[in-house]
Amino acid sequence: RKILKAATALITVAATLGAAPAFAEFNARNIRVSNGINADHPVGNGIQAMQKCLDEKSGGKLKLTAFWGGALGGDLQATQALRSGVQEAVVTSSSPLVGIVPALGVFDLPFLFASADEAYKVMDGEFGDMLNKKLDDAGLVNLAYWENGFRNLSNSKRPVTKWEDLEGMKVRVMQNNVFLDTFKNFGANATPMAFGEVFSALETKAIDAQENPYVTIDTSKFYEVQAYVSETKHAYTPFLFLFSKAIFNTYTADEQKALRDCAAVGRDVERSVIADLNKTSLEKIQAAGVKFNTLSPEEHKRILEKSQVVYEKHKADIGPDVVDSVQKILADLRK
Ligand code: TK8
Repeated sequence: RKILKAATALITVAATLGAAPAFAEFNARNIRVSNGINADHPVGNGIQAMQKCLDEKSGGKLKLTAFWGGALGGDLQATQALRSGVQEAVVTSSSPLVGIVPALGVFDLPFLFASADEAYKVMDGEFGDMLNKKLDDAGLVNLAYWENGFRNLSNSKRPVTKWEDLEGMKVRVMQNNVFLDTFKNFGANATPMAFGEVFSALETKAIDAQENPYVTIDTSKFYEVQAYVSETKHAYTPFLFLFSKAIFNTYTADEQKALRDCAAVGRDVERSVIADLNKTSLEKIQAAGVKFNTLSPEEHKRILEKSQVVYEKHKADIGPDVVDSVQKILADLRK
């Protein structure tokens, strides 16, 4: 009987080993990731780093296939495809998603963050987790906060050195009421538009201006159809690396963990590439003949004060607790 017991134990061990080689918890998955920006945007570097990490963890089972330039539809359209479980993932700005999760509007508040470092601390901490919970309730798993970045204004009319220079300027804004009101408040003729339409609208002069980080003005070639770039840094907006909750729930725990861990690896790479490329992109934009200016510290103070009405107007929609909470975190960070 002893021999039988020992043999059974051995068989159990062998079976366990046989059933659990290193990558048994991973199935072959093709994960479509859609992007509005182009492949040479630093999100491309982030996705490469994420793929390398996934290859190591899954033995090559988890594969990302990236689509660029809005090939699978714009931010909002792709996000809805995730919610209905027909597409796996999207890297999207948070701003067009406020109709789904109003609290995300907190990131659109003008001049909220003073540095990328502040933004990282807020997004990668409990505040970011709180918003992730709201996204989850809406059928969206945010794997990590990637970077879109500080937004600057480009236009075909004149240098913007004070907010009055925006008077009457036809500025494309994202489909987002905080941005709409921020620019209306400066006297601009603000026009909400999906990202995919911006280049041709600038080219045909249907609009005069748009606002995005330098790396986007560079990689989406807006500098080819704009004459002025003004460093306004009026908002820092994140990218969300969203996964369809309906699809995510069918994945094994190991697959889910690998996706979360590797999205964080990709995020770090993406952020550091942006930090380097920001400068290079601006140089490239200027080399193409675009005139560049910054705002004076006095004007920065004026424009910031001018923008406070937008906070008052949108606090109730975003959620007073959400706005108070981020302001408290920022006040503590600035102590
Ligand atoms: C890319 C967009 C874009 C955003 C915008 O899909 O719409 O201006 O900043 O980069 O998310």
